[in-house]
Amino acid sequence: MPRSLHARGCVPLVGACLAVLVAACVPADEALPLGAAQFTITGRGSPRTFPDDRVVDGWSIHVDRFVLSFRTMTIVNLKDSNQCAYRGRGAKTNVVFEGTLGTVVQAFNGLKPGDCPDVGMRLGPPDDESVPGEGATAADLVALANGTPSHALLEATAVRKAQPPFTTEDETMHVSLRFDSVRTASSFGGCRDAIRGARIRPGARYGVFVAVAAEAFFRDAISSNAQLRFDPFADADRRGNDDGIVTMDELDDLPLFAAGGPFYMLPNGSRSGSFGDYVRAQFMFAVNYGEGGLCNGIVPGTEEP
Ligand SMILES: [Ca+2]
Repeated sequence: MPRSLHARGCVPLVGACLAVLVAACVPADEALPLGAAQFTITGRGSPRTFPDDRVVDGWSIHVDRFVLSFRTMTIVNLKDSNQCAYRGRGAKTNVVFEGTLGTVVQAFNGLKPGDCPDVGMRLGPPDDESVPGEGATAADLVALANGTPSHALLEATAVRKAQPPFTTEDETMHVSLRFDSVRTASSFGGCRDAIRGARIRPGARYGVFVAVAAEAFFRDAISSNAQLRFDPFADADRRGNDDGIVTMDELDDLPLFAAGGPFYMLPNGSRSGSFGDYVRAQFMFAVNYGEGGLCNGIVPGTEEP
């Protein structure tokens, strides 16, 4: 319909036109058109096999499993408590899932249109309400809950091709890391990409992927552009029980200054502590948000309730 005709038709009937528009996009029992936000949480923040041009020390690294113990997303506007006042939390779903295969979806419906700039995510050890989700088993819940409670398990395989005459056989190693929640960031805040948090529009759903990137643990600096290396992991096992399986205990026994490379240091610039401390610190920088964005890991023990 030509714009002029449409406009003429509506002028005497403004009330009727508005009524039709509103009826089309608002639930019958709501006075205002509300919006929604939906977060899809995964462990696919990086390729399962890291690109060869990123891994600079000759290893091929493949993520076999990345089990995450999810607690909740939070979506609020800290400056305006009415803005995102949909209870502030997603469905109560404590789910342990295998993030390379599965997802957890958290939907917030009935949100007032406007900005919800303060979006965060919490992982945490399984509790009485946690259930196994996609790709996870009851054994995963037990593995996370036993000992020092943990919120993530990583299993990976690294292969270094034979390099005759120096080595004549491929070398294969396995990684089995457990991230305990006392020493590893489990709360993430300030999620943003081009937009800070979520922007709720009337009658629309704001969808975002939140993806934990296992790649972060292999970075050789605290930077999302860092190169990836496996040699310190292989070293840690050789110094440990040399059984071809790299564990967090073995990373904790490797001093950070012995990890090699010029850029291995903790976020505060220190090279004291262990390589395990460094790998755990990378969890703070592992959560991707939306299109090229990040959520910031909160230092363990400093989270607000
Ligand atoms: Ca070992």
